[in-house]
Amino acid sequence: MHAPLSNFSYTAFDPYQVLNSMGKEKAIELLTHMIRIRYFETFAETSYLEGLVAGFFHSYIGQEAIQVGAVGAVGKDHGHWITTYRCHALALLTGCSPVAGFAELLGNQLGCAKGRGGSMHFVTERMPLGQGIVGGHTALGTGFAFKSIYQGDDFVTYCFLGDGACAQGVFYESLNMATLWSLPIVFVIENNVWGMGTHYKRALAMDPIGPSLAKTFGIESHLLDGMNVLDSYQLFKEVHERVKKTKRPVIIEAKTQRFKGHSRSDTEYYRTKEDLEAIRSLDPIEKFKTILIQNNLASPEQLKELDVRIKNEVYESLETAKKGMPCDIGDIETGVEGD
Ligand SMILES: Cc1ncc(C[n+]2csc(CCOP(=O)(O)OP(=O)(O)O)c2C)c(N)n1
Ligand SMILES: [Mg+2]
Repeated sequence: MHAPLSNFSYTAFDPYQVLNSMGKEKAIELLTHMIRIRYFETFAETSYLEGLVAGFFHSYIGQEAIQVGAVGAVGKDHGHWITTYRCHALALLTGCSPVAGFAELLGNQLGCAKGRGGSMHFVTERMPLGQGIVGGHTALGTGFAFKSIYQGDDFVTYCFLGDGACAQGVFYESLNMATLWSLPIVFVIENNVWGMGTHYKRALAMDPIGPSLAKTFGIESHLLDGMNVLDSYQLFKEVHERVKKTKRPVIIEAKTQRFKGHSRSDTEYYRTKEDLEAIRSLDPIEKFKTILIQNNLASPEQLKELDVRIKNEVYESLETAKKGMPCDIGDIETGVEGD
């Protein structure tokens, strides 16, 4: 069983206190985002299986609590948001509508990248393109954080990367530069246990990854239960305020699980049916719904209603996206700027 490990010391919070300070509206907003991402990925995968989506397809299902907590706490307009090819959720959270997301997958002009990027290259004003080179984008994130210092803005850069990316030299160089130059960046390692079919313990000489690296560079780090949206929200809120003042990098390692294969073409021979069942029992959405009910913030009926409403909205978005015109080859240079 590869569930999040319990023998590490997580940065955790009292759920009652977190809910109390965020209020009911914010709590429902976080749940709404998680459910929207879940249905987006679900319908997108169906479209992929129907042959409507070209290229690769990497689902974020299972990991929702991390980016929903982060963007929910920080606010999309207070950060630069950098991530990998597993980029649909962060795009939806930073300004891409479900219609523009589906259209991008379908390769049509309504897409967030005008249908020219596809699944791995969603883009928003706050998120400069999903990145396909494992680890390479940590240098890009470092550049964005440097820009904040150079231009004197108040942004913090959030750079999400996988456990697999932590074995890449460029991440070490990025950490070194970010620490040396005191850059306002939070590296968020989404440790979903696997880099394709390779267990992180077979690829990395350190565990926990984030705290070990942080010790080397003398910077702050946290282990986060990435299946708990309240912990995620509160941690990002506190870290954001600190980094704005200190301008020092921070590493957050979020222990999580992807419920789906690495990509749609993954045969998943490395996980058993029992592993998957155990992983699904950690569902961050179900966990959060239970907490909301226990704290009298919503009834089961209200949550069911919310679920159905979002499901219908997302389905309608897919239908709207399907009506878009195919990507136009004559449009290939639009939006590409240079001197
Ligand atoms: C530099 C580089 N090497 C190898 C690959 C092939 N590749 C694509 S995804 C992946 C695994 C990455 O795993 P991880 O960083 O844990 O992210 P996850 O897919 O789990 O989110 C690999 C090796 C690549 N895209 N780039
Ligand atoms: Mg991984």
